[in-house]
Amino acid sequence: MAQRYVISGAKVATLADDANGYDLREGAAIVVLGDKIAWVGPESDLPSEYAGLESHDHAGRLITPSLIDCHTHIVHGGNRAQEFALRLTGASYEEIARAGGGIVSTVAATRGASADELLASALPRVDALIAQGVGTVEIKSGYGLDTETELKMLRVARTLGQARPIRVMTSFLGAHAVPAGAEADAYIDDVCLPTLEAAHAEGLVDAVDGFCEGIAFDAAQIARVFDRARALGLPVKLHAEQLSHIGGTALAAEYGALSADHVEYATEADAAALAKAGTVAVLLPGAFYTVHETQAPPVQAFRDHGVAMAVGTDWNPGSSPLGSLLLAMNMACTLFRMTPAEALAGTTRNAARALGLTDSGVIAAGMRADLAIWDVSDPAELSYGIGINPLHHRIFEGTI
Ligand code: DI6
Ligand code: FE
Repeated sequence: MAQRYVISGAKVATLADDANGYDLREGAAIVVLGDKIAWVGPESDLPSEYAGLESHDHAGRLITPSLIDCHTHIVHGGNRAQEFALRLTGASYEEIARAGGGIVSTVAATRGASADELLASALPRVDALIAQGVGTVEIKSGYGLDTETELKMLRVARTLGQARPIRVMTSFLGAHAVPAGAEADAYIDDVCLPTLEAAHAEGLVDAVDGFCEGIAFDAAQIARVFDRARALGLPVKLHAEQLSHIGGTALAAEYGALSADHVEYATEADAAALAKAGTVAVLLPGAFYTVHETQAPPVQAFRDHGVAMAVGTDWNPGSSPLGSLLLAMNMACTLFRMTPAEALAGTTRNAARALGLTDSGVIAAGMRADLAIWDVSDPAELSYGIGINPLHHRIFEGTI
């Protein structure tokens, strides 16, 4: 039987109004029918047709949309604790990558792991996110760089969404690094594009991503991947301007990408281009922190131009072993000077946009009943705490 109930007494941050921060409503009620939100409004205005429904009183708590982690690499083999130690002695992320460490070392570990092993190592990561109120997680491939392993990663990502109460959105990241011994253009033509076709044919791809960087692929190479995505009718997104400025953000805007991610080195002109294209800037403070980056993304330019900003963990074994989206929100505030309201919009409304989702990220009638109920009185507390998890419980597709 489909669930039907009213949540009452709570403070609700709907995030539904772009111009109005949290859109915080005191003494609000939410009606859940099945897997959807049927009604939101002041308790005193509850329509009589819902008056007899079972009611859950949450006086003193805060309700937000479930959080959305719109950028992760949580399916991977091995770890890179040794690289962490190396960086502390002065080696940079780029130097380690050029010396054969970095992404390609995780590629070896991921190729060597079975699908069952990848699933077993990814499940606790998903569970950690769920425990923090996450209802949707994006997961990228990109540690295979051959057809077999890229497909293996994407199948594991899909399996995670069946094994746990969380929605998984996949991104094909075949253009993540040039495999050892290969040449970039030949890799794109001979491996990346055919693998994208195969993954799409199997229904494994929700979006197509790339790494546009000096240590990875240039804009012309990424454009060839985006052209194929377009031909297949798939949306695109891009790791752009993370370590240097080489034109990824402009390319993302030109292709109408869902998001441009990292964007530390993006310029004012890039911000204008993102705004015009409606592309979300996804900020990833975990990577900024881990690789000892010093250039923060141009948050004020994004504000000035009206670029929507999202926040993700970038959870990966190298540049961001960050397993907490709440901590990412805290870091976005302290390291990038986002406001707590921007950080929460960045893990709800704008994170949904970065994934092309129109059915979640805000609390409104008709949206999925994906909600997080918190033991906090002020929504800023979600960003303010460091390593604190105030989740009371989560509702996923209407199920408590
Ligand atoms: N940028 C990142 O932050 C991750 N991928 C990317 O293109 C890092 C991946 C890694 O270091 O393993
Ligand atoms: Fe990433």
